[in-house]
Amino acid sequence: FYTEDELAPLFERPKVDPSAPGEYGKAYKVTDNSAEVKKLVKEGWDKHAFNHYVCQKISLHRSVGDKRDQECKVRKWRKPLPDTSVIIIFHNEAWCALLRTVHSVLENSPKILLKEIILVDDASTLSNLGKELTDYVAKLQIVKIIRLPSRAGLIRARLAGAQEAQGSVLTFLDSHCECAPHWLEPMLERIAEDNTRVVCPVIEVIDADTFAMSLTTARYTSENTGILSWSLGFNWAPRKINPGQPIKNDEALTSATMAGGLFAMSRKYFYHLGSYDNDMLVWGGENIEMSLRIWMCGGSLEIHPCSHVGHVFRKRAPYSHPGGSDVITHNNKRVAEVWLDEYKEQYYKRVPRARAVSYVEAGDLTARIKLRHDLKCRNFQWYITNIYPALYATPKEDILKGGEVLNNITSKYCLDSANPDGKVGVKMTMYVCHGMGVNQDFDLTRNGEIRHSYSKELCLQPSGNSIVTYDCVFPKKAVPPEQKWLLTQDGHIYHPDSNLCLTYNIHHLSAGLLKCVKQGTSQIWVFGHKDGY
Ligand code: LR7
Ligand code: MN
Repeated sequence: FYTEDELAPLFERPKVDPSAPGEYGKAYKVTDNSAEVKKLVKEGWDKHAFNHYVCQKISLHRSVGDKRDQECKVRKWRKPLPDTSVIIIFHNEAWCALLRTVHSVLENSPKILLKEIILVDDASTLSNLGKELTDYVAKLQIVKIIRLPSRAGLIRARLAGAQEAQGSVLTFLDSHCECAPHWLEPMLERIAEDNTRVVCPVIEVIDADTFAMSLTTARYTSENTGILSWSLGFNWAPRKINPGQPIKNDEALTSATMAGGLFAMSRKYFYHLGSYDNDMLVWGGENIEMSLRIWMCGGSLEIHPCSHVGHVFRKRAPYSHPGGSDVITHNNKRVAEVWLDEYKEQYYKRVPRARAVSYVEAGDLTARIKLRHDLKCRNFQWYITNIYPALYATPKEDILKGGEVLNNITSKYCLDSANPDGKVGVKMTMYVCHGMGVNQDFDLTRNGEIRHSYSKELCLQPSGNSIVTYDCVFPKKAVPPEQKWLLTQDGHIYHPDSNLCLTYNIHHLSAGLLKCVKQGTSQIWVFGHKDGY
């Protein structure tokens, strides 16, 4: 086992006053109400989509504390561990966020395990990220910068970084992260034992407003696992622990998907497995593509509860998306075409704009299809059955009706759920039918559920006067009565449990349950109006 001394970092964290802004991951709240500061705060938000004023107030060397479980703290790490290149890609990242990421890696990674840090500048235009950055990192000994001549997008930027890397493990980070003590050792140990394991840290939330990094938000801790939906969105879901199953707080747990930005992977295995799809652009889809590829082609994906890294979660991207939202659809369509087999229809039904070739093209897929063939990967049915059964394979045979749910009274309005985060308890509204699926795509399944998914599969059930999203329980358990619906011959959506019918409330642009009445009313619906099966 390594001794604590052997695992000393290259740089020691400079002594910082414990009461300094943000120390130990504390929140920093702006108290200065002057017009001048207000203006700075606003400008910072506009430019970076986080509180840049606060980001700058906090030391580049702050400690985020050590809130690991006791089991992790007493763990010893078996010799020898492989060394790693940490690859950080960025496009117009704020200096304070980027350099805090770099320093937190340097100050929390064992010198003997950290081969180098590779910064990949994806054609940033901010003036201080040029020569000033080059000069700054030159002093940090093992930090290199690769400059991309034109905007390549995060997928190609990571590929460029990987190409230069010399460590035997590649560890990727976003450019606004902070590593907790001993974040590397657990991931490297798993890979040392088996290089087909791809390991993610527990991703902690760094608050975009206060830069607080706490372990109190259960959502992103090891209690959660990565999932996917039929629209190929990523999300988190509570991990289901079987009753009686002992929970070991220092043991890696598998995950069906990864968030994408933070993970460690053997360099050799990264290339063996086909690195990334070089034809994916700007942002999105690559994390699901890699997750499916890892599982279907013989590897495994894990989250290690002893490894903690913070990430600043933003509500919007601060940078331009060359190609607009079609870029994500382009990337996801490549995932669907290469990896989903017959289930790709599920994706197209959710996102109809991806189906029409004239809207978004997937581009040439030959190389990726060949890769899947050469690696003798298993099929998507295997992935659903073995890795993520909760996705519940809803192929055509299981769906009675699917698509838009149009109300007959004006023939203009459809059932709608704006719920990109896949939350439960979100009320159904009515909105002008737009034919774009997603918010307006619903499935009536053979066993009576009305399913809806954005980043998570959800089921509709009544709550008070509203209809809300709720977790589906089928196929794990039988469909509960409150989640059962019946489409009648004349177009009523009947809820047997309450003996009421789905009704469009024109005044509130919402949908709820009311006593069923015969006809000519706001209770007649066309289920699967557009782009259904
Ligand atoms: O064109 C670009 N070029 C870049 O170099 C666009 C982005 N980037 C850089 C950017 O500076 C950042 O360092 O790429 C990195 C990721 O971009 P973000 O931070 O805007 O993305 P995100 O955190 O919103 O997105 C998550 O999903 C992405 C899908 O493509 C990537 O996989 C991100 O790495 C990923 N982030 C995480 O997994 C952190 C945890 C988030 C969650 C859940
Ligand atoms: Mn990010």
